[in-house]
Amino acid sequence: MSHKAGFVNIIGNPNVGKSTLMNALVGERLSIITSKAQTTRHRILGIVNGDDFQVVFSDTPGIIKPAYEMQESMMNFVKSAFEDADVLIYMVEIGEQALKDEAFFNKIVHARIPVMLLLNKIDNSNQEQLEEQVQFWKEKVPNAEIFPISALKNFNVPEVFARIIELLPASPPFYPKDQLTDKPERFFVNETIREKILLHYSKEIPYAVEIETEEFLEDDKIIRIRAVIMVERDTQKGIIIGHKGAALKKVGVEARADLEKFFDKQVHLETYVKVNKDWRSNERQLRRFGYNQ
Ligand code: GDP
Ligand code: K
Ligand code: MG
Repeated sequence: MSHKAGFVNIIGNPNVGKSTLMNALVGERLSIITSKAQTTRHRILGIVNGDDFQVVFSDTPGIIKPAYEMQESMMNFVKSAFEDADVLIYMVEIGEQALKDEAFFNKIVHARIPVMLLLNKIDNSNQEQLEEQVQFWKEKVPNAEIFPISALKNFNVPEVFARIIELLPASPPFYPKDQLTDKPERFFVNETIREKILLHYSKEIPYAVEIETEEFLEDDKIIRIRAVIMVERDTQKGIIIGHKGAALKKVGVEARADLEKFFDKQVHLETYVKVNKDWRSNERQLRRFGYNQ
């Protein structure tokens, strides 16, 4: 029996459900999910292994017009998603119009690889609207196969997965067959904490934050983690910590619970806040945080 393997890249507007889909396909919470745009900042690989196949998914940040250097780097993650894929997943949601960025949109329509257009969030629509939307996208992206899905409810997701396997080229695996992702453990710690900050703070706070796990010590029983929450200004530091430290404590408690599930082990999590001016527009700082493409 021959082996199949390949890269499947997921692109689309912010908040259409790209990260939800990747997690559903991979069966792990690799990519953080919130209702806010720019939740995903990096390109994250999720690997699904079978006896005779390996699919390497990559979740990407939503397509936006870059306003500062970090966002520019985020868009480079998206651009590279066209270059190395065997299958392209273009995700849209019910009621959405076509991509505003014409250059991106043309790349999809003229892609030389199979394009699967996933019309997501159909749990939010009725039959009539669904049929109208499928027709709209058929005309808009004639080269795509269209799949109405709900990533959240896992509706039609197994069918999408089966089709991906059919489309994969014959190839040996690219990664060891027990590997789930390309990111180190510390990355998932950072992301878990960032997700809680996205959930609990409003306005510009989440966008001014970067997390760095300074210590990750694991023994048989427990993982001891120390992470620093970097903000740009003193006022933001005060907001993150909150009255008598209550806000930061909440972040810590929830992140720790998620990390215990993720690592399947007891976790001790220590967090503190540090001011690091303008990390978002400083190239050297960005490299340090992994925005180095
Ligand atoms: P991304 O920005 O494209 O990665 O989108 P996320 O995966 O972060 O999801 C954005 C929001 O849409 C979250 O609140 C998800 O729970 C929600 N969402 C994702 N898929 C579905 C779906 O199939 N149905 C509904 N109703 N909501 C969804
Ligand atoms: K999101
Ligand atoms: Mg995302």
